[in-house]
Amino acid sequence: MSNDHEHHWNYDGELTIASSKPKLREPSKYNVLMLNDDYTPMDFVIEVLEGLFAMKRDLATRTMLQVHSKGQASCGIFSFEIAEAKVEQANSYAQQHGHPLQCTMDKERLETC
Ligand code: TYC
Repeated sequence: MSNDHEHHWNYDGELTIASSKPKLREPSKYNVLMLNDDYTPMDFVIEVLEGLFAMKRDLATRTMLQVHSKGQASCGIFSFEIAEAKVEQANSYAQQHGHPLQCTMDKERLETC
């Protein structure tokens, strides 16, 4: 049976075929957030934003300063799998270098259709 039609038997015993809404949805997107802490050096944060989130030096610096002053900032919006991989790579890279820097992911709630 095809995906975009619903089949019904009506009261005369005849088969009717009605179109229905497609049931496929766009995959959700996830925001990767970087969190502030008191110990990670600013240069290290900029390096992560450049290396893992492909930011130019100027944007990486402004994003780092936003995290520093506001507590967190977005590093980008990705599919679930990519967001998960970015968070894991950022957190393990920071840990390997002995810094408490943490990223986390948050489901995007903006587009609700
Ligand atoms: N607050 C840190 C400091 O003063 C810098 C910092 C910025 C740490 C951004 C984490 O995500 C971060 N050295």
